[in-house]
Amino acid sequence: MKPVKDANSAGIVARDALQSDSAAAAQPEESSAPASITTDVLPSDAAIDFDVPALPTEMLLEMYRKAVTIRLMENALLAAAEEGQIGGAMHTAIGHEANAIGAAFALRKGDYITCTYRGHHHGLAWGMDPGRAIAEVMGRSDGFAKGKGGSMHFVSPEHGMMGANGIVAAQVPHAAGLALASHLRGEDRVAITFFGDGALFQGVMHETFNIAAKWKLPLIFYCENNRYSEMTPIWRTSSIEDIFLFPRSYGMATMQIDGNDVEVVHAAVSLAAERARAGSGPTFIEGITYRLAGHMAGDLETYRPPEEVEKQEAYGPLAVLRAKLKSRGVDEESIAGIDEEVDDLVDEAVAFAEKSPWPDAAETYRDVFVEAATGDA
Ligand SMILES: Cc1ncc(C[n+]2csc(CCOP(=O)(O)OP(=O)(O)O)c2C)c(N)n1
Ligand SMILES: [Mg+2]
Repeated sequence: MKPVKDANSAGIVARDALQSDSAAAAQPEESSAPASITTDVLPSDAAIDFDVPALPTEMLLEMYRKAVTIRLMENALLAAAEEGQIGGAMHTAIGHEANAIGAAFALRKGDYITCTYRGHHHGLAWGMDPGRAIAEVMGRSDGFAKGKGGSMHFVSPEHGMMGANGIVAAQVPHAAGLALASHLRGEDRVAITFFGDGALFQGVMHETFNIAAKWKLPLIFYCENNRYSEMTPIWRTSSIEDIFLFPRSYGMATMQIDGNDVEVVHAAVSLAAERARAGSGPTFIEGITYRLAGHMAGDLETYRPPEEVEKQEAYGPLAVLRAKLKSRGVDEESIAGIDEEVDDLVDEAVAFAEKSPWPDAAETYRDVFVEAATGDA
């Protein structure tokens, strides 16, 4: 068994680096962060033990390609937003990539996912095509919801993507419903739901924790703890820093992990899925991560110093993955080759989206209600 503290070392160092910076950026009267968030190690009982096996280099390469695709797509979308090509709010997942990729590679076709408005990385990790994903964000007819969902409402049932959601925590009970359906039908499908650290303070989170634990639903709760809710650092909002302690009080198995390391995420989600399929009920995973771009396009980021972001970049998913690949003997040139290929692919995806027609006005009321046979006709 690999000690959890070791498995988490990168994330924890990153968290400590953040701690000092965000406290320094605060107003004078609020500058003393609670002692609980200055810890440099996890509490000894922070997580259930789990192994972190080394994944095959081929898989790491595939994961890296996916991570770069997500990163470059997000950068392209930020540029498009600046040009005024995107209506409504758009939240990118720059820095969150490993949470999505590690989880998607650990789950099976047929499993379900729901997530927040910060969900582009999940869509791509679950197999959505970048061209159609960008078209969706731009409101074009080739988008997965014909441009009617936009950035905040990614949906593609054929990929198991059952809906991103603009309402903080609303996607969580939806995943519980999917897990319940799987259970009632006697299927072995698992549902995973992603949410932020800020979602923990919504009542529906706790209602769902309780019923999921009580009914032993095949559900994985995954908190992408980027330590900010919009512009507010976690130490100003949460009574405790260790988010995993909340679901623990509902009798749930919990893990606190380095969410920037695909191998750690893969191992944790594999274990949670195994437990769910075996009828052992839900698992809560707290993935420590960091948002390397603004909360949303146009965020001026006046609430955190640029040095904090620079420091966190060194622990970011791409840096961690590149270091892993190098330690497996993959040379710089091969890595740069992937970067270039993906760059071309994303350029093509943007061009595809820009050429995609606007939806026809007749689409407005289509797909709003399900046509159900009433038997009255
Ligand atoms: C019910 C509800 N309240 C408030 C908001 C406004 N809001 C949008 S994002 C956000 C912060 C959520 O933070 P977190 O859950 O940590 O997710 P992150 O954005 O950091 O990924 C808030 C309060 C909302 N969308 N829904
Ligand atoms: Mg957050």
